[in-house]
Amino acid sequence: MTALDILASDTTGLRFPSGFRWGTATAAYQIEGAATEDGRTPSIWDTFSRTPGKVHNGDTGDIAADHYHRMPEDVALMRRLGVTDYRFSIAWPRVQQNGRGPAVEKGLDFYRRLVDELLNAGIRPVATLYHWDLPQELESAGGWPQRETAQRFAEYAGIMADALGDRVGTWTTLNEPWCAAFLGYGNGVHAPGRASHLDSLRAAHHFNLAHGWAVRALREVLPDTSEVSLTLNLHALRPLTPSADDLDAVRRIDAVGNRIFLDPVFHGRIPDDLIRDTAAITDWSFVRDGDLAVTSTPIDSLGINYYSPTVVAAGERESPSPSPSPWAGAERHVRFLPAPGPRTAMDWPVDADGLYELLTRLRDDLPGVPLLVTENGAAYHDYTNPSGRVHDPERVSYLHSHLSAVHRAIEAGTDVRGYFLWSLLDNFEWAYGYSKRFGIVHVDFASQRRTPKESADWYAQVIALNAVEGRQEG
Ligand code: IFM
Repeated sequence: MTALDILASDTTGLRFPSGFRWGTATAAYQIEGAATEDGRTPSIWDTFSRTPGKVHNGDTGDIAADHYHRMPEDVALMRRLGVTDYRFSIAWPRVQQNGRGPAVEKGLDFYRRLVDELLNAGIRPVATLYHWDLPQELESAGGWPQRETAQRFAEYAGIMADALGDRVGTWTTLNEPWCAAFLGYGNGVHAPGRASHLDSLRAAHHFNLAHGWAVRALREVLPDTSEVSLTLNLHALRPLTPSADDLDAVRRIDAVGNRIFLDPVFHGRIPDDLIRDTAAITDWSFVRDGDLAVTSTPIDSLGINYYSPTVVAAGERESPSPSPSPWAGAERHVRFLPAPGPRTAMDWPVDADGLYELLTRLRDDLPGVPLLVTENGAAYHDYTNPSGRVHDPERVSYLHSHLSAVHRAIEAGTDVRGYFLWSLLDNFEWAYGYSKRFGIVHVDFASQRRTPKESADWYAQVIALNAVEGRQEG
């Protein structure tokens, strides 16, 4: 009996709603390579990764998984998986040189070919406009702490809607603006590597503004049936104890980690407690009249990226720390603690309940907003064994528990419409370079040979049956 037969005959299978979207996700800088081809100009990640000491092993995205040249092969892999949707990002500096002026036709052509290839394979394209690769020239002009960058982003959104709007049905403005604002400008572990709490808060506001302006620019061009969305990496927060002080630590991180985006986007306001917590850093006068009407321009769904929960307690973080705290206004009031249990190769705890908690919180806080899990997955120390297989049972177990959590959230009345596994391919994992493998397809970066891991076969079965086996494998 094959695993597929077992799943098919399993009466305890967790069946997903019909029409549930099963996808994989990637991002341009992490897989494309071709960093200087066809008119692409540098992004902040080109600059950052070429700066000694910033990225593990001096790795860069110059070649990455060479997806720019191997795109048809990668779409064929997805076709074999049976995914219904593919979430990819567009490299802004590939389609608009230095982030200004006319579109670069060769750059657009790459995405046109990708979309054609996907549609021919019966896979719906889901395009993300910003997955962290700001054109370097816009950073040199001040980057996201400057309002002008948000205006440039809206112009770029319009270019992409003109180019692909007739064939791409789902658009995401930003991916994880928390990381881009607070790791990029708050503690500097991501590009562009600046460490200023004021800049991180300004950047967060300008991301919200860029999102709102981009939604408006997209809507001007896209057919009414298009879906416009935003992806946030919301923090699933747990207090160490139920004490008032620890609960206040949760409140602070919720404000500067979650509500800093949720409130402007869904309620047209900046949280009062965030303004109070950050009063020593800024008076928020960079928020202009009318901005919050822009940030709260209605969208059709919210994307959630989830990997692990965050445990916090009252108190100061221990020093010395390897890098400054990204938590503007909270750094002297909150400690972060390791969650118990098994860990992935990122040293992130495996805890699917956090995903359930996040999804059901959003069910309650944002009634009527459909949700998509736009990223979820795990890095492990994978390798091809002598028989050419990649045996990754920990990843299967991780995916199993997290899909079960999604199913549980749906049963509890949460409107989750789809799940995008991070990631299709092993790729450039930002400051970790190529040392962390998140793919369900192994990439041998020397030869660029792709080998689907056992988790890929498992995911294909889940998709085929629209169901996950009811019990956890040992
Ligand atoms: O690889 C990243 C991705 O670019 C954004 N979300 C988290 C993933 C794993 O760290």
